[in-house]
This record gives sequence, structure tokens and C-alpha cells, in this order.
Amino acid sequence: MSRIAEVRVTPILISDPPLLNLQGVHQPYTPRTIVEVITESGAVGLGETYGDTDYLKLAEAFGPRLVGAGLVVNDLLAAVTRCLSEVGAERVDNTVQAEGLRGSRTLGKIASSVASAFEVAIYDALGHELRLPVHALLGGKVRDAIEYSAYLFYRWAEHPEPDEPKDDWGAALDPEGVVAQAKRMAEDYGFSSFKLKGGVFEPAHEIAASRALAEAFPGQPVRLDPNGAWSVATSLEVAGALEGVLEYLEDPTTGTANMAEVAKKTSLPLATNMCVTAFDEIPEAFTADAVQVVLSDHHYWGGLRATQDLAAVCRTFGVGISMHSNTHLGISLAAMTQVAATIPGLRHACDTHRPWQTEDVITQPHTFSGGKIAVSDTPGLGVELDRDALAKLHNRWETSDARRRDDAAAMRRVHPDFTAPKFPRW
Ligand code: GKR
Ligand code: MG
Repeated sequence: MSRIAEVRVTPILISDPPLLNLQGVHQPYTPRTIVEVITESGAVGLGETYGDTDYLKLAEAFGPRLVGAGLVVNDLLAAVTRCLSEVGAERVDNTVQAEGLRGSRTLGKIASSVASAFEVAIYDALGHELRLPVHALLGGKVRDAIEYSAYLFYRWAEHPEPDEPKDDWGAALDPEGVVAQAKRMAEDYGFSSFKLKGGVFEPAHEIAASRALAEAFPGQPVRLDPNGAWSVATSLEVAGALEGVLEYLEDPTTGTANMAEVAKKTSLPLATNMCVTAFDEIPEAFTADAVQVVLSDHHYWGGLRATQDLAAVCRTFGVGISMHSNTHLGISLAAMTQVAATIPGLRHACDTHRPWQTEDVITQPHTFSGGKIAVSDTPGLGVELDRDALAKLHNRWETSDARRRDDAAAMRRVHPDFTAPKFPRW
């Protein structure tokens, strides 16, 4: 079997629309890291992960260590973790507010997120070597297409500066705007599940938007995710107002104890990508019945096999599973789709930010049909790197000083006094 001959780690900046959340607004450009693992026989494996400095530094330090190694993934997380202290990442930068949207920020999650990009790239390379799709290497697919949900955001029509990226979605700042956005998502992509990112306006406003969605799409699943913005009492008020309306309520409040208290008093299932985000958070949350659906994410859970492990634990405890998403491109979407294809009992449409991205680094970006992406059976992830696109987005990174996601700082460009709110906001 061919060994790893070369590893490339390329930071890029991708454009992002002004999507609103509890912490502020998305910046015009957000960093991602693209990993290439190239074998002695010339197979190229691709991976993608967060691009903020902590992640990038670790990926850059770890990448060269794989040269000469086999296409083996078993020791990857431990090896990346050993590398943490060498890049001076012992201290977590807690000022990066967007991290709070996917739970606590820990060194373990940074290491897992970096390891995941290399794991995906190694699987992709192995797939090319063996002429097998990644899902076959993971044990085989149990479905041929993955259903994704429309990820709806309150948003501004445009970023504040005239030379910043633009799109034609327009503003969505009230229930009518949210429904119009959902209708376009349904028309353009065929989505039939809808997730609204909440925590932006006061709860009554977001209850009204959720009801408007349910009325516009009768019988179709609707979810609301305020990223933990509410107290237990507020969560229970919202849950009471939306029982029978929502498929599930995602992270209404923060912390296992609060989620458990809400879960006890509502019939609405609670989903999370904030209170169960790593294996060591599972025992307490599952024992307390704090969450009914865990939103997996191969990036911060540590890769594709870790995602399968998570799914097995969820099955054991009778907890549902679906998938979380942050701003990402097609390499991540291919990886999400390949692993989702292998998970039995995936009963909720997965989240993806992909429709909000106007750029990609693969030659043939995915297309959604009926809200689904077909599971590729071609070798590896089934995507090919677009080197010109990668070079362009890397050049943007080199000529800009944007180095991390900071939604609060982006909001301060318009509202100078804005600070990311303390939990609970309402
Ligand atoms: O991109 O604004 C965003 C989302 O709020 C994201 O950061 C979250 O991590 O999508 C995520 C979620 O479901 O909480
Ligand atoms: Mg969430």
C-alpha cells in the first residue's frame, strides 16, 4: 500500500452573507482550512475544517508529520493532541465568541476538528487507492441520498461596506421575510424541512416566525435554534407555545442541568449541538434525559468514525441523531454526506449552510434535488479539487487580515456598542 508522500495545508477565506445570530452577524469573509494528503502513487485525498488561527497553526504543525506514514487513521486524534503543546495552543482563546454557538471551546475540540480534516483526507486518498467510495471504507451505505434541511437565518440584505460580497436573497427580519426565504429555499433546492436560527429577536417574534413557517408548509418539519439564548422559564414558555408546531427545539437554554429541566416539562424533543459536543459530555446528559436528538458534526467530534461511534452511543440510549453545520464548502459537504449514508436510524434532515456559500474549491459543487444529495459511489469522497479556485481563495486570505470568525466584531461595525450577550439573554 502506498504511503503518504506529501501533505498540503492551505488557509482560505470564503465569502459569507450577513446572517444574524445571538453572537452578532457573520463576517463578509470567514476562514477555512483545506488539507491535501498526497500518496506515493499520486492519489490526492481532501479534507476541510475550521480556519481560525488556533486550528490552522495546529494543522500546519501536524501535517508534515504524516509524511512517510501509511493511510492509517486509528492514532490520528492522539497524534494531533500531542502536537497541541508544541504549537503553544495550551491556552484557549475564549474571546472568540462564535465558538459559543457550538458549546464550550476546549483544546480537545480544536484537536478533534483538526484531526477530522486529516482523517477525511486519508479516507479520501485510501478510497482513490482502492477505487472505493468513502462510505464503503466506513462499512457501506444504508441509504442512497441524504436529506438536508433549509437553514433559515434572519439576515440583512447586505454587509455594511459597498465592496463586500453581495447576494440577491434580500433581508429577512420578520416572519414574512423568513417565510419568503424558506419558499425560495424550497423552490431552488427542494428542501422540505426548515430550521430557523433564532436567538436574534425576542422570543415572541421567533414564535411568530416559527408559526408562520408551519402555516406556510403544513405537515413539514420546522425547528427553532436560539443557541441557548433563553432561561429555563423562557424556554418552557416558548416550548408551550410551539408544542405541535415544531419537530424539535434546538438548544433553547445552556447547560445539561437547564436542558434536563426543560426536557422534563415539555413534550417537544430537545436537540443539541451545544450541550453534547464531545464524548465526555454524553454520560451526564443522557442519564439526565437532557436531550432527545444529538446533532453530530464530524469536524468537532473528531472525524467520520467518531461520528459513527457517536451514532452507536445514541442508538444504545434511544437518543436520535442528526447533523449540525457551520459555514462550509463542498469537501465538508461530501464528507457529511458519505458518513450520513452509513448511519442507521438517521430520521431527521441534516443541517447544511452550503446554500449560503457562493464559492467552492471543488470542480463540481453538489446539487440538491428534492432537498437531498445523492451519495457518491465514485472513489473517495467523489469530489475533485479546483486548484484555480483554491489559489484564488488562498490569495484572498494572504491579502487580508481576517484570521478568525468573530460575529460580535462584525456586528460592532454597524452597532458600535454591541457586545455578545450573557446567557441567558431572555
Ligand atoms: O453560523 O450563525 C451560525 C450558526 O449559529 C452556527 O454557528 C451554529 O454553530 O449552526 C450552528 C447551530 O446549529 O448552532
Ligand atoms: Mg444549533
